[in-house]
Amino acid sequence: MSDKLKIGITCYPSLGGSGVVATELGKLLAENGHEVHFITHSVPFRLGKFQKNIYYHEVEVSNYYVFKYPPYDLALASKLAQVAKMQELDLLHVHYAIPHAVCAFLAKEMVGSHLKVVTTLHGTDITVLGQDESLSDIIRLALEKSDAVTAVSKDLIRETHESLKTNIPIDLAYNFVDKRVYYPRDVAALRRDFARPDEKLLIHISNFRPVKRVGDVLDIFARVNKKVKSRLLFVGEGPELSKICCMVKEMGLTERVHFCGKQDDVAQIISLADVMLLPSEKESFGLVALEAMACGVPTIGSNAGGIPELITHGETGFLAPIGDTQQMADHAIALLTDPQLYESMSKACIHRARTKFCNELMMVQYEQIYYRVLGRPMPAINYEELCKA
Ligand code: GMT
Repeated sequence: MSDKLKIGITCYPSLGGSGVVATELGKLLAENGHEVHFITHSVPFRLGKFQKNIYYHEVEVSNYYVFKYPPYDLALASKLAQVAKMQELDLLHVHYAIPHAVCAFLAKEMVGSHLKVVTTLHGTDITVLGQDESLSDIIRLALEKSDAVTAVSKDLIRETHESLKTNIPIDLAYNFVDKRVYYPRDVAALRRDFARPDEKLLIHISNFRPVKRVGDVLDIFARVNKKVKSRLLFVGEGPELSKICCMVKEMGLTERVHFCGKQDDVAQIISLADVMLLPSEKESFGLVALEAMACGVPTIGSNAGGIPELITHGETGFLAPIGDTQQMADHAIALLTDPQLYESMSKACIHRARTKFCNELMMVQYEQIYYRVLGRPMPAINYEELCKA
């Protein structure tokens, strides 16, 4: 019998860090010989080129006229069960509790208890939706019915236990980056299109939701720019974008701030920058700060949620209390005006990302969870080979 697994993965395919982590994990598992079936409403945006061992199953929702709201959750549950039976899946790994963990529970009820369910919590599924009384009971049920629950930081584990008033065991599985994609790119020529040689480049990448405090990004930048000639790149789109555009005009910073919109080649664009700004109100992990770290770009941000588990203050970036834009700006100025400090911090960033949050290490961690819930022995691995910087 093969020791490789048949895994169904469900995530939000078209946006957000949870979809990125789920898709990248699926690609790695497929590379490692597992059969991976993505079961989502559209093709995950990071899936990329056709790859061996990867399959895609589309969830189609009935739009029958009696429905005021087309029942996506039921369609997903049925599709999960159908694919699990047809493909003889060993397990479903669902990312983001709502509705995915609930749908996986329903699918398991339809298929039988041999189908195992692993749920990964990503952040706002607990820190926002878990606080909503209309959802908290069903989230708790779905987690209790999962065969394993993982979360992307210790802080998220703590918050899940606290806010859902549960003591279910939760495995820690940090976000990760693929070392083959995230490394400092040679972008000297491209950088000349965005900043002059004597200018520094700051960057913020997000979905422009209120939790990201994009107004703080602008405030930090304005303070930095008064002392260090610099420019700011905004990457991404979302509800706060138009407000931020107006603020940029009002502050007379139009010439200094560049809105890039959504971009695919994140490693390339991050490599242009000197500093990443992430002053979020909530951030269970902060995948974008890890992506920057792997490219040698230190992050300056808030000490919210799981960010301090990723960024060691003073070693791989600087953290300040949420909303303290003056402190964040002071850190940025200190870093950008001290080439020696910058050099050593940038090197420390690359080392930490490649050794602590690398693709191989995280894939093995998930594999261990899979074999554990299936009650099967984990194939031997050469740990020394893993995560060589
Ligand atoms: O940051 C977002 O708003 C998107 C969100 C998501 O669900 O995709 O990101 C969450 O999951 C990421 C991947 O695990 C984490 O790196 C982000 O920190 C987390 N966002 C929040 O907690 C706000």
